[in-house]
Amino acid sequence: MSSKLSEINDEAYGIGNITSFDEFSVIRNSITDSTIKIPDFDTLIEMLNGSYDSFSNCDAPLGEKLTGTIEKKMETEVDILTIYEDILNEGSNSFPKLNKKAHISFTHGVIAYPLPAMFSKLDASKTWIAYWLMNSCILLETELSNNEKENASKFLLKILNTNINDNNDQYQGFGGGEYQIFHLAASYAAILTLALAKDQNVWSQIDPIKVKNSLLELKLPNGSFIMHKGGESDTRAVYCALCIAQIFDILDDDITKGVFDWLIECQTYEGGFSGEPGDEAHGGYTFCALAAMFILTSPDKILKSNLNFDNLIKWTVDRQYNLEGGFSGRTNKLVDGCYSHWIGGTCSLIETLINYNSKSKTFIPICDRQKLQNYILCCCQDKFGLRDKPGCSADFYHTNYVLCGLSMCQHYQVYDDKLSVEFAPAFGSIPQKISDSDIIDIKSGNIVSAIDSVFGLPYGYAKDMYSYYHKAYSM
Ligand code: FPP
Ligand code: K
Ligand code: ZN
Repeated sequence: MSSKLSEINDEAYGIGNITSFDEFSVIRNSITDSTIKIPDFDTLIEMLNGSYDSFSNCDAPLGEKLTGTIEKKMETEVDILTIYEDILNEGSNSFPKLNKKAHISFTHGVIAYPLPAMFSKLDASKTWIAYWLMNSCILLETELSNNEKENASKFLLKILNTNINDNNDQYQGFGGGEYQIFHLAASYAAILTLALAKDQNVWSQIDPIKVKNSLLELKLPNGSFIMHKGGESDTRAVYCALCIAQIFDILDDDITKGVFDWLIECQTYEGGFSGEPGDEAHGGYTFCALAAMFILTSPDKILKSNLNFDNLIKWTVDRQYNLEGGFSGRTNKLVDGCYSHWIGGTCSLIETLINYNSKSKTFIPICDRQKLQNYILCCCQDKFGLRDKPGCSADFYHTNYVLCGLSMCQHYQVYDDKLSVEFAPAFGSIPQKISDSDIIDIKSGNIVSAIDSVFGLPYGYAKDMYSYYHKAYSM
């Protein structure tokens, strides 16, 4: 492990260093694939009970002297230190590999079935479940079967809302499930799922003009978007709206007016972005804000804007904890595997900007990929699927975003202005595999597919769907 990276981290976090931790990153080992029997559906569902029956295993109770959060954070550090020390004591053979077979059996194992009653509380998240599971399958380098793709497409067409107003304007978009109103987050997940299913016959049943009508109904005079009629406006809504507009090739002034300046107002004194002006900086909202900027404009314009880039870098690198190796979502809060994407994706976009501006051809990382990969492999793997942290059970959301984060560890993005001009600024980044073992050690069994950091899809999928609509509607 390069000492440079450890130095940056030690300085940035101001947390005492464990001497054994650095040894940890030089452990180079492969564990041969264990032959895991693909569990039947009932076994998977029983296992999922831990995640969806109660969320209480991750709640922080209030202690007597400390806040519940601080207590919980200290307990988490001890748990994770114990895991790392056990691995170090047992020697390099015990270093966990990505248990691909197990995670593949989790994603493919659930995808094709109707979900049982305990999932009723996720009824408004069905498009999300489809996206998380299908995205994970591809990140894990497996193909989706025709059956899986058809099921997803059929379901999405069933829940696609088409409405007409008194002026005969037509609207199209998705709610979270059947009989649910148009919702930006549900629609974002639905459209990413359609990008993954890659069925042009299905794509042809959605009309970009009608989607644009739906988006504009949610646009506020201040430039931002609300999630749904009567709903909240935040950087998530903006990000979802812009992703949708980009993919359907309807990103014009009507959609983009005032958005960039509104996003700038969401940058806080800490450097990260909040959901709306005046709130607390958070990893989820920060990713949404920066990725939205990558859809709105090119890196040179982002760098020349009113964005406080130095503060953003400082806040973002502060999210990585020296002991845990993983990221937190906000100051003083707990490490969580899903921030491997929300913060990891932010790191990747920041690096794209830094490297775009740098005269040097060598890639300059801003996070410690080895430590993040260690956290993911040692702490985020459940028996099947991936999780927030030790003590939590795997769920669909964490499985996807931990894998997105692992992909970020293994790649960096190079921005090509030619692609930006030919297609759109959002499609300017090309992922490169990291082969420099000073940055990260990648065993072949741990490799996941390259990610498109802007859309949260494997590379190429968003651009393919965009190109389809661009061709179909530009004649
Ligand atoms: C805090 O939860 C989390 C939030 C308030 C929202 C985070 C936003 C995202 C993850 C982005 C979603 C993106 C899209 C595209 C819809 P918490 O208090 O349980 O977690 P924490 O302690 O880690 O902050
Ligand atoms: K959390
Ligand atoms: Zn999480």
